[in-house]
Amino acid sequence: MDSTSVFHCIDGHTCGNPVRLVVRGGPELQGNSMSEKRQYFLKHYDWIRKGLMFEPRGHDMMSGSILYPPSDPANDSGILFIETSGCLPMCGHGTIGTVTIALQEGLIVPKNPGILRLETPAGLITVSYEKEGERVAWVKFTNVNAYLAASELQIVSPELGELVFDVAYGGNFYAIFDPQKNFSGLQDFSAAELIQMSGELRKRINQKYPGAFVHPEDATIRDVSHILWTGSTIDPKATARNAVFYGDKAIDRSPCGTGTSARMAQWYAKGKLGLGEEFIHESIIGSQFVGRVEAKAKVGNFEGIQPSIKGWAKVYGRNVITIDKDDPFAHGFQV
Ligand code: PYC
Repeated sequence: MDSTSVFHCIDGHTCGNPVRLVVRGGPELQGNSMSEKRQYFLKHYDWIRKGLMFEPRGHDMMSGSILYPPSDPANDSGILFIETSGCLPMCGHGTIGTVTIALQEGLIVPKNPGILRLETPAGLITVSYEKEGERVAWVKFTNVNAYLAASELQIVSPELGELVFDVAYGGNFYAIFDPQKNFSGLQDFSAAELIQMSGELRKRINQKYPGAFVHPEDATIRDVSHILWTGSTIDPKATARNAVFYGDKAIDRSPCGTGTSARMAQWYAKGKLGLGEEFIHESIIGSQFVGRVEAKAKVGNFEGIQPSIKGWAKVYGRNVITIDKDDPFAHGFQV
């Protein structure tokens, strides 16, 4: 770390959840894929994530990304996701925000107009988008394959008592809590209450089911990282609503791209959603993504789906952020 490190960032949000794209100042990373580069970043440069995501330069929900040259020249770019929770293998709202910023600012020039091929740590995704003048109106990405990993598991919540949940993968592993005897639905809880319950539940799930959730094709992607609560919708046209807990104190303000993918895989496996069908997912603040089951897909031995997610993002600021070595909070803090 230099005495002062400077990061040029462009800030935006996807359906309400922040995306801070680091356009200058990101480190060079070793590795032949974004998965390897992610491991290298976590080992050598995690202080950058902490400094830019946590207070005082960020906040509990802060989330961002850094672009890298693709490993395969046929692709347009690599993306590293940086969040308060770590470096996620995949982030849906992060992808929509990053693509919007990158296209509006000319940071990525598509090899094929209207289409992007992006390398993420979880795998290759393809993106389509529409521009209105200089602005990007919407972004749709076809995500990595998603699947239902386990169904009808049980855990005890200190606040709610015995709960039943499913685990599905959509780029991260999600424990999904649907309304049931001891949980009436997310609409009956405040965000603070959901946060309070989620951290302990995630800890208990990973303790009770050690090594149970490991991606069949990349063992670095493992364990439940997110808790997805479901409940009744605000908009009668929405298919479903969710509140996703990530990091230690965050509830996603967007409908969560990887969470929506995981939930579509859960619904598909349970016969509630068919091939080609749309899934309008609403967030805790009422913003929406449109998901779709694009194709059937196999992940190891699991029968899953290839999901797509469509949403929008807005750019709201430019930020030159410095991290001074002698700042006691160079690496941020959480309260
Ligand atoms: O959109 O995939 C997502 C996401 C993960 C955590 C926060 N947002």
